[in-house]
Amino acid sequence: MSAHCCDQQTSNSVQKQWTITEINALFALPFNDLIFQSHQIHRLNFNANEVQLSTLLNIKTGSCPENCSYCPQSAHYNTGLKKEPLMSLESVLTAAKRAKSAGASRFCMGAAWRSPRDNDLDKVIEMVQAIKAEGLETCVTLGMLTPDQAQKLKKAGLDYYNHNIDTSKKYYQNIITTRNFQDRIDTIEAVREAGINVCCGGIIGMGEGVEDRASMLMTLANMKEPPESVPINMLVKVKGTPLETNECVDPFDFIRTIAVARIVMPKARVRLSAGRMEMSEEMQALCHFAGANSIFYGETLLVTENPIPETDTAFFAKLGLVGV
Ligand code: SAM
Ligand code: DTB
Ligand code: SF4
Repeated sequence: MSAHCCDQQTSNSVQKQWTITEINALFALPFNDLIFQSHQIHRLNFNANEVQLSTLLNIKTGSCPENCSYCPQSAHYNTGLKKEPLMSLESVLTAAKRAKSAGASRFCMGAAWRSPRDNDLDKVIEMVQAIKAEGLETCVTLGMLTPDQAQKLKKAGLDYYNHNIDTSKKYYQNIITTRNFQDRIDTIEAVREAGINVCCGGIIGMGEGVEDRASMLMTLANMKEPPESVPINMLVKVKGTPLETNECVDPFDFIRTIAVARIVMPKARVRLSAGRMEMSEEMQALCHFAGANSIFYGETLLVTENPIPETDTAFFAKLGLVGV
């Protein structure tokens, strides 16, 4: 196969490089044409009735020095959150065992850090090892990492590292000023370089335009290796954060974003992430039809509410979806 000028040669395949014009054109398609296309791509790459289940646990809560405008855990805003130090290995393991018996296949631990200190990382490494020994996949999201820290996590057996780009490069400074877009990319590259699977996505509903959503997905899809896991969050509007009074996202615009993510990253697990408390069953069903094939499963996300497992189980039964 000959490589087109916009294509990037990888070791054994030619990965398409998407242009912003192409991605904008996908967003502009009539809704039915877009989700028909994304559903076909979904079926070519996955069993369309299987949804991967990841359970979250916040292992260190609040007083984060970063000023992410959406985040209840930032020390810059008064959200009434009680801060908590790093949890003990024992209580994390209890939560992981509970997640496994409820049906989760992946356990994701989040910490409200700008970046982990080396002695904290050692404690997280013990958690990763213990959770893996229970037969669960592991994911952590700890903020920025050095290449050396990423290597240590890989050595511990970590399966995924979550680090979101959140929005477009252009819109980033409207949301966070304590770090920049390139800082995020640097950590993602360190994670990739270490051989850990990348979990990277963003948030819809922060006041960004369609062109920012297109640009965010282009950045993800055009990575040397696109992320294996792509969480698409709908903003949870938390009281006390600068985004608490933001306008709600139109459900069809959210579903369109899922569909475009599926088209431009056909092999990724696209996760219908935060915001499901505000979504109807019909909206979630359309997200799954459009190509979402993973959810956060369990009654809490990091600090805010998520549907209880019984609700998701009943919903899956109605649609014949199977949690994996
Ligand atoms: N401190 C680490 C970091 O920023 O990478 C890890 C935790 S952080 C809370 C993980 C991700 O959760 C953020 O990048 C953001 O995409 C998502 N998130 C946080 N607050 C949210 C909210 N209110 N609504 C939707 N997504 C949110
Ligand atoms: C991701 O993309 N979404 C999750 C996870 N990665 C860490 C977090 C959502 C947080 C929603 C608000 C909260 O509960 O703090
Ligand atoms: Fe801190 Fe992460 Fe929240 Fe930003 S999103 S304030 S880095 S916990």
